[in-house]
Amino acid sequence: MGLPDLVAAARAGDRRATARLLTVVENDTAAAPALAGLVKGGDAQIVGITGSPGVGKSTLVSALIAAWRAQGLRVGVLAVDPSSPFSGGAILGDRVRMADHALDPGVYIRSVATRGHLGGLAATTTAGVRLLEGLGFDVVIVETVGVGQAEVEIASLADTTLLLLAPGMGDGIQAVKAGVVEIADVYVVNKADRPGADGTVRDLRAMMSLVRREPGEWRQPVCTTVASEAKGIDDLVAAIAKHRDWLAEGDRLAAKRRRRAAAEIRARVDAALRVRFAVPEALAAAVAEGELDVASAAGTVLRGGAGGPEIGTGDTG
Ligand SMILES: Nc1nc2c(ncn2[C@@H]2O[C@H](COP(=O)(O)OP(=O)(O)OP(=O)(O)O)[C@@H](O)[C@H]2O)c(=O)[nH]1
Ligand SMILES: [Mg+2]
Repeated sequence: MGLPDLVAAARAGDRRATARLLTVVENDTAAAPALAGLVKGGDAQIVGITGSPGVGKSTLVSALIAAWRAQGLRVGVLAVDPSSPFSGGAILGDRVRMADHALDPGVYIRSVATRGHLGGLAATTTAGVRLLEGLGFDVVIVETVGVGQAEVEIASLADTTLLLLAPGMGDGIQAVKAGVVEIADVYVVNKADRPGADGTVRDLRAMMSLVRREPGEWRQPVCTTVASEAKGIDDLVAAIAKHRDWLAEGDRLAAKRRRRAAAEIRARVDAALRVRFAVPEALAAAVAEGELDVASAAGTVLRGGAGGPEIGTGDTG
């Protein structure tokens, strides 16, 4: 099947076709630019869901999918696997929990392994989001474990970011420290069936009352859910819709998307520069042994004059 046929099939709900197109995008194959030309535009709400491991992200995603499907919306999900040694079980768990929707052609779910792609985690996932949006999905969910900078970046790619917390995990305080709170548009205290949920909600509200806001600025609501029993989902769906309406006023959404596009371009440029101006091992050795200063070595790299095998930086950024 050629690209146009695959695109048509994917638009009609053929998940195998969608999977093949995502592979083209993720692997950045030679067909990727042609595909980008075929699949443009779209009007999806992009919802980021982040939070500590085990807080209930996938369970909540499954409940949200059901709610949006009931509204007749098509839902795509990218569950980002940071390719850590800890994630194997989580991915399997995601598959199991989201299996409720395995037979629904209006739902597409994919785990994205992002290590080693051009432009890194953010670029790969954004490209996937862009594809799903172009294929006509109404909601695209990105689930990421909320640890580390890369995940914060991903969350910033969403139109609306949900930060999930659970009682008794000390999550509220951790979130403040990590600066995750600033990127969230909606707080969700999940596992509200557990003791301490009220306290977590109170802590969050108290914390937010300290933030000074301009008139008209978004005030993050705090929703409570029991994802495993699909409780509180309607209120959460309403809060997400409200944020979308707020974004739609004036230039907010367009501005957000411009920032996202700029970040996406930036990531690809950075990745390309890393390849083009790789640091040769011999040059690093010369600096380490005091034969050459760092600035001169950098100059050599920028002039492209060093040659020799590249040294790993330990950062695929
Ligand atoms: N009691 C209770 N358990 C829940 C609730 N939501 C999810 N769980 C359970 O919490 C566990 C973790 O849920 P997941 O949805 O896999 O959590 P996650 O945040 O996606 O986990 P990772 O992807 O590994 O970071 C599972 O055993 C769920 O059944 C809830 O509201 N109440
Ligand atoms: Mg999960």
